[in-house]
Amino acid sequence: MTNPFAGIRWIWKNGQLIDFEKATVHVLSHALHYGSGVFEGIRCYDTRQGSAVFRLREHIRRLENSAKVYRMPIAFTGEELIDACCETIRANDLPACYIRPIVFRGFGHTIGVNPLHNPVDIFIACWSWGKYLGEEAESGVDVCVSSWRRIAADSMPAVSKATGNYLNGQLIKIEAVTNGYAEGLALDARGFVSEGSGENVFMVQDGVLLTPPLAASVLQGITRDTVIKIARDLGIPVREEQIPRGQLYTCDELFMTGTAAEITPIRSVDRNPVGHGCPGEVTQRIMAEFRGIVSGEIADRYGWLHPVGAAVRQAAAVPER
Ligand code: PPE
Repeated sequence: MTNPFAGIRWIWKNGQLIDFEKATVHVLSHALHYGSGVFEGIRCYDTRQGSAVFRLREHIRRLENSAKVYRMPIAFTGEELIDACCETIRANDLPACYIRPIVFRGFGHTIGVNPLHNPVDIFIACWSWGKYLGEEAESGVDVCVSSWRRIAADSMPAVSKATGNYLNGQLIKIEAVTNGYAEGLALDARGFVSEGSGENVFMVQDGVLLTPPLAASVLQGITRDTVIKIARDLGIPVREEQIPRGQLYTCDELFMTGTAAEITPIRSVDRNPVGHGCPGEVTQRIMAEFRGIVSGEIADRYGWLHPVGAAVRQAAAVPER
């Protein structure tokens, strides 16, 4: 496995760029013991018009909302965090990358479940991240239905992208990969289709695009929203509705969406081929439109691309080590 962090020199911590090696936390940090962190995953694309971050504002807004649920005050405004993401990308000289802001309860000379007395730290890292679900992902991946259910909406809110939620995600992923699948699709606590360990899911049935509603314990995915908007613009009817498991085996097309996974077609579920076992027509149309927008080849009519700015660093602006 290649090291995604090779060549990364800077990480942003509480308002300052620091050396990659120094971006460490204390073993008694609250988040390590109790999962008290919230984070984002954002992609920066090398577009024809220069490096640009995809839907940066929406990701920062979701980060703020995730933190709000757990009453973690963030000491920076949304605008400051937007600038900080761009600054981190520029400092590391990455034309295209994945950005990971993380806000968590740190070390505060106190221990115990109650997080309210622990300080809130925020770091922003970035690195190059290729195909999330394998190099062949664009031609379709094999998934299973997980034996693990997604967390019930009244146990942990899926609307908050919290680190602790990913223990459930890890069970789904471990089961899937150890059984030879690229990903697992989990059902919600009521038995309806929910999402993958790190992706939302869509299906095409008789020309209609269907995706589980937010009430099905899904993360309010930004790629999910992107796909819904693109599909509507292409004249494809879209419905958010509860999907019973059986429909996974009979639908015409199936794909997953996520910042890391982008749009990944699914070619089989529990070894049953989806459609003809290769990406279907609707999936391909949406993928082409998405690819066009993030590469800058199709006009950014939604205002989704946030320019990173020139990667020029003057002597005075060289970050402190
Ligand atoms: N559901 C879950 C559970 C999830 O983690 C993600 C993103 C999505 C849906 C899609 O959301 P969005 O990225 O806004 O379209 N998963 C992130 C983390 C992946 C990881 O392994 O880390 C991501 O894709 O960045």
